[in-house]
Amino acid sequence: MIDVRPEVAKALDLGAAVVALETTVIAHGLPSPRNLEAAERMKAAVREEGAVPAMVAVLRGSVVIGLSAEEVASLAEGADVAKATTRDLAALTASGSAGATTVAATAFAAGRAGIAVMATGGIGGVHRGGERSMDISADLAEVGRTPVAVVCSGAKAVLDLSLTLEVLETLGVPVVGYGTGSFPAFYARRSGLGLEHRVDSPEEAARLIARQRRLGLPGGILFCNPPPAESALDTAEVESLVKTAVRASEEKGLRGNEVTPFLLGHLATESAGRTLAVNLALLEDNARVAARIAAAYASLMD
Ligand code: PSU
Ligand code: MN
Repeated sequence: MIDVRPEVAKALDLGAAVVALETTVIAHGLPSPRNLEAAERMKAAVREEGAVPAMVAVLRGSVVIGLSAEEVASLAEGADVAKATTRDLAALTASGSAGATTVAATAFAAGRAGIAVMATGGIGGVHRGGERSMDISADLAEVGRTPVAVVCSGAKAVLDLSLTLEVLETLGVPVVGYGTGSFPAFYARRSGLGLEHRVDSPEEAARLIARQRRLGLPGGILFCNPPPAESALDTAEVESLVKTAVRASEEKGLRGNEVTPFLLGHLATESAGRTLAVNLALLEDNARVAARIAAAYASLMD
């Protein structure tokens, strides 16, 4: 039921570097046609670093690892594509429906296939007001129990970043700055929240993954790579954009899974497209960093 496609299977057999890539951001997180552009930029960045990209999705009864270009394009068109997190995998494979995998479901699949590293834009986390609504992404629990390192630019900007860090601590997930001592704020390089740990090279990151394994710790690691400086917004601007967007969604009375797409659309409009440009740039950069870490980890295991 986990269908590892030949190019990925061969790389894994040889102990070569592979990077798993989530697809919810492609099917549900970005508008068309920028979503397909994002997928292509991520795959190309992984290849440029000598690693094999493995996009993950649920298709025709299997969890597929290593989608073809046509399959990625069909997810990007996205008409009948569910958002698949861990709890959805059994039902979607049973019904044969298509699903784009979140960080949680992608990490789960990668862990089963023996892929050590994955990339995303921002991980899910605790929503603003999450202490009451209990809207906490399954991404956090999954990374707490699945041995896959996730390269991200922190958590989605619309979340409560401080509560997200608290829950990650509870779940035993190391949150490690990649060339930074600050938790990034997705569109901005710094959130103002400090991190306990940092690494400054792919080799250092790879050694941390190896050590986590040798200690017998069950879960993954979050490597937080700030968005590229050329396109990043500043921290105060992001906070004010998000506050305005949240207020607009409350005024509309939006709830549940309508909220995030509305907020992201609002941010893109209000910033004249700059949030979208940062989103694409950081997805590509995180894929590149993930490939470098996967390559360093593969050499370490040689
Ligand atoms: N960050 C973004 N856009 C996205 C996501 C994250 O900027 O679309 C996706 C990722 O796939 C992540 C998921 O795993 O949202 C988390 O969703 P939820 O909060 O519903 O668990
Ligand atoms: Mn949620």
